[in-house]
Amino acid sequence: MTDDLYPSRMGGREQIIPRQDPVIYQHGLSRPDDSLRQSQLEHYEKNGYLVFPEFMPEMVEPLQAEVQRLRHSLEGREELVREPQGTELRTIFNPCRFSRIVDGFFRHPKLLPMVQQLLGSDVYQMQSRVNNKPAYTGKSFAWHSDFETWHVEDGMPRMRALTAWIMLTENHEHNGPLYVIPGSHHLYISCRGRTAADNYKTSLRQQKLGVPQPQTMREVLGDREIHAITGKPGTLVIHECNLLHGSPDNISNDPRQVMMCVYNSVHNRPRAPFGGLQPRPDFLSSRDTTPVSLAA
Ligand code: 6CS
Ligand code: FE
Repeated sequence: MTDDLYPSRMGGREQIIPRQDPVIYQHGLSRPDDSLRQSQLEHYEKNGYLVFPEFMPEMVEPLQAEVQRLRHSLEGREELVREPQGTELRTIFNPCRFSRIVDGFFRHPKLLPMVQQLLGSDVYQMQSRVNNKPAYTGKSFAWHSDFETWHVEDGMPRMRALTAWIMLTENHEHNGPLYVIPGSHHLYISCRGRTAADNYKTSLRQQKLGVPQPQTMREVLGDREIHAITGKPGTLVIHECNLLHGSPDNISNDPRQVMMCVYNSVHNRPRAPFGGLQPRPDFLSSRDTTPVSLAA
């Protein structure tokens, strides 16, 4: 495809190419951009993520109860993904669709305006999920940029999306917290390999494509460091779609559970996937770009 700004998995060698898109988008004049302070905007631009301790601790119990309900009510469906070598629950997809409480949280007036401010427009919800990392058996997520997968497998053209997620248990040093590489969202790693049809059926349990090679990671980490995002239940994190991240196994006694929602700008509608295959199913990546509105 000639107008692919971010080619990846085209069968060539791995390459680091510069980002071609802004990190923060400007709104039209009609809208006051006042949810996030200047210092927060600068942190996001520079590092690619923001952490809000004690964002909504009162939502932790109700959201956890919904996770318990959904893990039973969705039994046997594709929305539930198991650990790579086991039967423990790894991910529940699309909780927004199956729970009014989850839906309300991800459209909350404390949250949605920040997302709209960063993306400079109305947004739609592309993916929502619960990542569950059980004590002892919860497995790692390899280094990746979400955007790389969304571009190749879902047809997201530009970097104008982000993920907001809330910690439902404490995320600490030992229970497999998210590792990020601050500043890595300014680079794009064009990866090796080619995507097979239905890659998602295995990649959601263990991602192999779109995972940079050790030599590339050595270059990326040359003058950057790894930061582990920890916090109490109720902490909110926003991370930019191209930030390199991953997380280690959970060999501790404490489960780690987070709930996330991916927002994409309505000006960044998905096209045919850049990897040339059919788009992934809707429960993983919605193509309905209807803007979300504030919850009442
Ligand atoms: O598949 C997705 O949309 C997301 N999940 C994983 C494990 N990697 C890529 C992307 O973050
Ligand atoms: Fe990710």
